Amino acid sequence: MSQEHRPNQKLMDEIIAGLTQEQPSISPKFFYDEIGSHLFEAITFLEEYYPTRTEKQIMMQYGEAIALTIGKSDVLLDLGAGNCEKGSALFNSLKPKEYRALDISKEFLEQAISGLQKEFPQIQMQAQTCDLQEELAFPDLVDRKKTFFYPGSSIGNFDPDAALRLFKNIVKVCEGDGGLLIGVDLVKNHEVLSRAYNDALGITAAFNKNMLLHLNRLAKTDFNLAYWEHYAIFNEQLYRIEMYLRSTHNQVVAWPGGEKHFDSGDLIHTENSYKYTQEKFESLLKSAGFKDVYSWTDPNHYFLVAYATA
Ligand code: AVJ
Repeated sequence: MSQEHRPNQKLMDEIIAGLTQEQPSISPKFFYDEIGSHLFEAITFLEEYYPTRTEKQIMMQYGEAIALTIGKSDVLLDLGAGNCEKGSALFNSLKPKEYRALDISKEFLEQAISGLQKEFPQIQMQAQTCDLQEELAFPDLVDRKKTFFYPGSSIGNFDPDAALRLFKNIVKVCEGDGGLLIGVDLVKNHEVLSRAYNDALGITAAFNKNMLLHLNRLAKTDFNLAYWEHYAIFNEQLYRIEMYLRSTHNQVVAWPGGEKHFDSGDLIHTENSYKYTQEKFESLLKSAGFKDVYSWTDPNHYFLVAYATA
């Protein structure tokens, strides 16, 4: 549940700093308030949004092969675990001794874990808050074989250099054992890509605009949703979907201690979602220091699941 009646100065400062830039931009982490998390879940059911279901198909079809490739692991570390649904789907095949669920906020995790713990009493479970923009360290897991799991093409929100930094960090933490199981969205027909972020029902538009309601609560801004529209486009040079909120009027947005004028057509950048070719993604993993990379994909080559050994 929201804790947003308690103002958080750090988040406020981050939001206002983003808004007052020459090119206004807000981190996609601000999509995920309670409504936003549900809207994202609704997105995953849309016909146009293929990544979630395609990843699931790959995991189902190649689950055994994937588990054999990974082998025994002591600890399963689930990055951005959320409701722990994807991570716990690996319990029967990977048989980890320990499950570490990581996400920005702990409250969602603890709920999910207490349910799972009853179903899998033999697995030791722990929730841990973690911001993937910062250095990862697991001093209590030294000398244990670690399997990191980062599904859903969440890596797409990172610029390639930030993705490389995260991968290097994971290699280091793995200490020459274990590895990373990761899902990533592949470059494909631009119409297919564009439709996935411009669904006919307007759920992605609602997901994007809902960020403004979240900002209004977090930073006491007075965004009027009637004056903003969803805009998503594939950047063919940078291989990424870019999402923006576009001002439909000349308007002023105010907050305690400041304001900003937006012309009609002005943009606030809300998300990048990078797409990779299989070759580029595998070479990114290798340049981070992973040794071997094994990959599985669907018949359309829409999505890739890769396991990289540390
Ligand atoms: C959760 C980052 C993988 O980039 O496809 C879905 C978020 N944004 N529709 C993605 C998202 C708009 C999603 N990720």
